[in-house]
Order: sequence, then C-alpha cells, then structure tokens
Amino acid sequence: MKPSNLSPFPKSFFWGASTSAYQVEGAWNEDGKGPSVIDMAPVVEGTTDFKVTSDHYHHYKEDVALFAELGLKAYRFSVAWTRIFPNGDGEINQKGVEFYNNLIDELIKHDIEPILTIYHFDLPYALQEKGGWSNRDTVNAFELYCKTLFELYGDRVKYWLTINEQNMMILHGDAIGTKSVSGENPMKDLYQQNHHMLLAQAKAMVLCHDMLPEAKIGPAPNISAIYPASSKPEDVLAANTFAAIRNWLYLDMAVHGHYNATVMAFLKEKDATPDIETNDMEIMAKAKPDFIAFNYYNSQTVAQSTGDVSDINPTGDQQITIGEVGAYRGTDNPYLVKNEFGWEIDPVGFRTTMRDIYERYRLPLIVTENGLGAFDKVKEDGSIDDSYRIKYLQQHIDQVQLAISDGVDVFGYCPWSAIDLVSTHQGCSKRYGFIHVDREEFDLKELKRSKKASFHWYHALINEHTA
Ligand code: BGP
Repeated sequence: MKPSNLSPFPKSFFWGASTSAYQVEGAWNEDGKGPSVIDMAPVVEGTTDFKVTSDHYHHYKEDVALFAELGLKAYRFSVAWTRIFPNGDGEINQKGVEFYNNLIDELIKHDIEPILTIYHFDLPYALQEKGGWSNRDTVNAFELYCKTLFELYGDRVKYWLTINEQNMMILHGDAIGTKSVSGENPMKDLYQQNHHMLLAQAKAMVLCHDMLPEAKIGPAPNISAIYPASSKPEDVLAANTFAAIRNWLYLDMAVHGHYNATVMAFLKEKDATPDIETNDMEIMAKAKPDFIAFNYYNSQTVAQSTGDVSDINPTGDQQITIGEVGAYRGTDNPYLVKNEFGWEIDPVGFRTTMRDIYERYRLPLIVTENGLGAFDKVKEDGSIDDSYRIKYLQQHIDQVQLAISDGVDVFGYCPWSAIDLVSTHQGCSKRYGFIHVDREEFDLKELKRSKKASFHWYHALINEHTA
C-alpha cells in the first residue's frame, strides 16, 4: 500500500539517537561505581571488555556538544544502576548522582530532550549474588532505585523507559551476558525472573505517575514482525506462537496487565509457569504506560517445529532466532539480504511492526533503537564513508514516514547509536555510531572523536524535517 500523499513528520518529532551506560561510559569502577553483572561476566574471546568502552564518562561534555552539532532533539541513554547504588540498594553514591546531574544539565543546555532508560542489562552484581531476578527482593531494590531516580532527576527528565529489551534478556541472555538460571527446572526459573521483572516494571510505572504526574513512562522491548516461512498453516501457527513468546507477552502485560494466553499455555506445557503472588496481577493491571518504546533491527521468519533438537540454532542472538522444540524454528528469509553479522535487513518489516504494535495497543510509539553494525574503515585522510549505514537508516526512516501516513502515532526515532560503543557480544569493531571513536579492540589509542559521513547526512536530514 503506497499512499499518494505522505504525511510529514510532526515538527515536535524527537529526532534522536541512543546509547546505554555500560556500552559507552567506561569508568567501570571509578568514583564509587559498583560492579554489574556485565562487569563480572566472562569476556567473549577476541573482543574487548566493558572497562573503558568509549570513555563517555570522561568525555560527556565533548560528546554532548557533538550531539548538539549533529542536531539531535533527543538523546536516549541509560543510568548505570551501580553508579547510583553500588550494591544495588542501601548507600547512595553521590559521585554517580553527580555524573547524571551533569549529563542531564548538559543535554538541556543544548536543547536536547533526555530520554532516560532506568535499566539496560547491567544488574548490580551484589543483587545477582543474592539470586538476581530469581529473588523477589530484587523487585524491591528496583523500586527503590526508580524512586531515587524520580526524586533526583524528575525535575528535568520527562521521558522514562523502564527496562531495555526484557524480552531479549529472557530469550537471548546467553548472548547478551545477562543469563543466570539455576535449579532443576531452569526454564521455570527464567520465567520466574521474567515475572519479577514485569512486576518491577509495573511498580515503576505506578510510582512514576504518583511522583511525577507530568512525566511519561513506557516499556522498551525489542519487537520484530514475525513471518511464517510459507503459507502452510503449521508455519503460520509457528509464527503466531513465536510472536506471542517474543513480542506480545511483554507488551500485553505492560499495557493490559495480563499474561498472553498462548504464552501461558506454552509455559504450562514446559512446566515453567511462574509463581504469581496474590497482589501481583492487581499491580500489573494498575500500571499503565504512556507510550511504547521499542527497538527494531529486523524481522524474523519461522517454520513449524521439526520436533527435535535440529530446531535449535545455538548461534542465535537478539536478531537471530534460536528456535524452540515443539513450537517453532528459525529460517532464513529468501527475500532479505544480511548484514556482515548475519542479521537480515528488512525496512518494510519495520512498517509492519509499527502498524502491528499500534493497532494492538493504540499508544504513541517511539523507536529507541534501529541501526546497522558494520566494520567501518577509516580512510587515509581520516574520513569514514559509511554510506551503507546511511542507506539502512534512510530506508528505515522512509518506513517511519509511511507508518505515520498509515495513521500510526510515532513521536520519535532514536537510532543506535549516537556514538561508537561496544556491542553486546561482538566487540567494538562492530560499529554503529554517527561519531567515530578512534580505538581498536585491544588498543585504546586516544579515543579521539570524529564525524562519519552518516553524521553529516543525519544532520542535514534533521534540518530538512525541522526547518
Ligand atoms: C540491542 C541492545 C543494545 C545494542 C543493540 C545492538 O539488543 O539493546 O544494547 O547493543 O542491540 O546489538 P549488538 O550490540 O549485539 O550488535
């Protein structure tokens, strides 16, 4: 469906960009910061650790000045829980508080709207040692952390994201480095953790509305259109099941406060239904997001399960389906090309995803991640021609405009990433930024910042749409 007239982007549209604390800040143990699960996880062979990353902690002023020059209207970043509470709860670390005060002030000084993610993968290690999300007490620690952030930054931060990609932590925690399950039934433990995170998120939304009536808050899962490998009814059913497990479980709970029925049937079958305490569902139902933030990199295609372990792709990650025996198995989509890391590229699927989410929940949408990881090359004159990234982003922005023309309420687009940073499990040579950071996997060099071709392109695009 091609509209004869495209709706323009709203003038107030948040043209932004994204990062997360542990991937960009560095200073992993400075100024009182405690260790997170990421800091303590084994480093993937051949890739850098997260100790220095892009050293944004020490470069934030220079970086925000570059974001302003880029023309960003919004910047989506996360707070490192262990900078505020080195042990997850208890004593507050004033130096950590100060860092985000300074960062937020700097953004506001440059007319950049801060969009704050409360928790992006980096659970305090002290909480992990007490059982992490398997332990219900972590819900209380999260609530205290949220209350503290609302008190500290609520006077300046109007947009809050609860948990980044909870669905990917559950489905791909191995790749991301967040997974820790135990007991006789690891899957039940995993979905118990999921339940606790859903509850923590609900409490955060209720608290936010009580404490900051002017603020807006929403979940931030990774959502993909799910295609059946063919029109065979069993393939269609597999796609329907996977969509429930990957996408709708998270948003049905965040928006409607109930468990997705297909997922509950699936968990029952696996003997993995979480224990739900008396008031949990009341809290879930009371919590109402103001918008849905979501990350999109590509679509997924699945087929009917073969019923044995050949369904499982052990090299799956956030954007490559692992599979589930008895439910679905991932397949390639013959109509799509892949990036250098095996992730399919599907701009049209982005439009479908936006329509699906909007039709299902009728809440405003903001894209909080979308982008292309690639091995950028610095030319002899120091320039970086990342035209492949420009192409990817342009194609996806076109689809946002088409979705807006379809009637979808999209109020922002924050591609991943504002500046080069360290990937979740593929090192810092997998680059995403508009701003290049001069370092190698194991040689930190001087971490000098420079502008890629995509920087100039995005700057012009933002100007064109906001002039
Ligand atoms: C998302 C995460 C981000 C980011 C991005 C790119 O899943 O929210 O933290 O890293 O994916 O993935 P990767 O770093 O694995 O290339």
